[in-house]
Amino acid sequence: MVTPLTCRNFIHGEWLASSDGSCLNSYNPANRSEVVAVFPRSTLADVNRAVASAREAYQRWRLVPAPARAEYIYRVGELLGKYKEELALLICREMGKPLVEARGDVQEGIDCAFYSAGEGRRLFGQTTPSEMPNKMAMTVRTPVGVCALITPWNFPVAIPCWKAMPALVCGNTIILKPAEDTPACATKLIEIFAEAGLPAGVVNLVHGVGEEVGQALVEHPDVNLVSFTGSSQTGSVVGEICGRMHKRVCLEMGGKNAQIVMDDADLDLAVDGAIWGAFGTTGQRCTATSRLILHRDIKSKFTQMFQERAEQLKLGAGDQGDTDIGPIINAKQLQRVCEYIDIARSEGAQVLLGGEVVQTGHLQQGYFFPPTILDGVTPDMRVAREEIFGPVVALMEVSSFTEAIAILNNTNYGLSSSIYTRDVNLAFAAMRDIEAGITYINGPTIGAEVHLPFGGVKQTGNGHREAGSTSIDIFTEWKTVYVDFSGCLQRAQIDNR
Ligand code: UN1
Repeated sequence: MVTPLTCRNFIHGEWLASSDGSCLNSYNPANRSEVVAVFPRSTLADVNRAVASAREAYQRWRLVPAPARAEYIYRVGELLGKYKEELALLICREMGKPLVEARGDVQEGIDCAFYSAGEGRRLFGQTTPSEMPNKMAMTVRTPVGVCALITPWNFPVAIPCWKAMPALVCGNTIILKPAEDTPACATKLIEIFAEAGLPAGVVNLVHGVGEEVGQALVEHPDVNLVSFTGSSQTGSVVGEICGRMHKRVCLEMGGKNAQIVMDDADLDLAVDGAIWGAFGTTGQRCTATSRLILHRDIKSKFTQMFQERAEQLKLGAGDQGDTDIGPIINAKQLQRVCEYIDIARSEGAQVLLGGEVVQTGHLQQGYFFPPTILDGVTPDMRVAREEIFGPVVALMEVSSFTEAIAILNNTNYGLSSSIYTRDVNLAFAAMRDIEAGITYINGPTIGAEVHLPFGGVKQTGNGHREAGSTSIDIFTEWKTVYVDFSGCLQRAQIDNR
């Protein structure tokens, strides 16, 4: 039995227990009796301390030149490379994903470091003529202030990096509140930020329960910006509070992503994409494929090929070399997946594969659920509309491209999407007509790269795009500056008429 790690909060450059000493545990989802870490159940006093620390540090950090701020982030990127394997193994244990995917999670953080750090030498604004003589006009980006970053467990390194790195390069200070399921991953990540030498108070970490610490951060009057990734339900609460308090808020929430397979598609390729999109990360990605919209002429062939491949996927702990599918994160999520299978059955869908919790051998020690294929799903069913966040995919039959697009769009979400076709005209029509933040042509719905905008339309988000050049739009305010060097009062709209 491995000794549990002890995690602490990181406030003003110091590693601290919660103010009242209370703690929570995180567990290995592949082996529920193994405690991975003991971490602080932080209090309002801890939140206040972290916000005060970030507020104080902000006054200095905002004045550090952006290229110098970026140097720290380059260093974080290098250190993430150095600790990549250690972090990946920790992700396997605490979050459960297979080692290759855990390495990808860290790699996404590294990519984000180098990409965001590059922004330190850009952060471009505009210059433009004034309508008056001897006067110029320009725009500059200024930081927003203290940012609370509330992050999920499914990408315990990549997502905090997407948020923290551009926020810091832009001159903000941050408080990370990581998911309760993955505190050790967050702690190791913040240790790396600390090792990179960021000044005290610029990066803070407060562990704890969402309804306690998360909510206190969102409601804190000295927090200027909240960036949240998680469930739509929690996102609504965050959005409501921020709306009331006039705070900047960036929400990245659910998805009900679909892959269309047309009758002219390369079926082997489409099956490869569907297996990875639906069952990669045990379906626990907000970009996961949860609907396969299949042209009726290829449906039975595709389904047979897809089912045969899905049957071969091997369940196991993330750190076992041959694992394709790791566990579900916790008992509550497992329960939710089971409930959706009951709902699917009661709505008349057929379970072609999977559908029952795995209770055999050593797998019964963890939260394992097999790849599950639901057939005969129609657009009105709940399993066609609601996010499940597990290894469950719904098959839906269509007769035309137009019908496929209509069904793909028939959801409240709009994160990722995909179409497999060899017809260039259909591919371009799909790029135009699909309602989603991300569309893949002949590729699965998962696998976004950090230098491109990430986010969705409709109830997936609130209009922001993380990653890419758009991430700096989240973390900066525009300031418009007029410089009048005429030496006299010039009245716009009046004196030049
Ligand atoms: C998420 O599931 O919240 O595009 C993020 C992807 C990954 C990121 C997923 N690069 O699937």
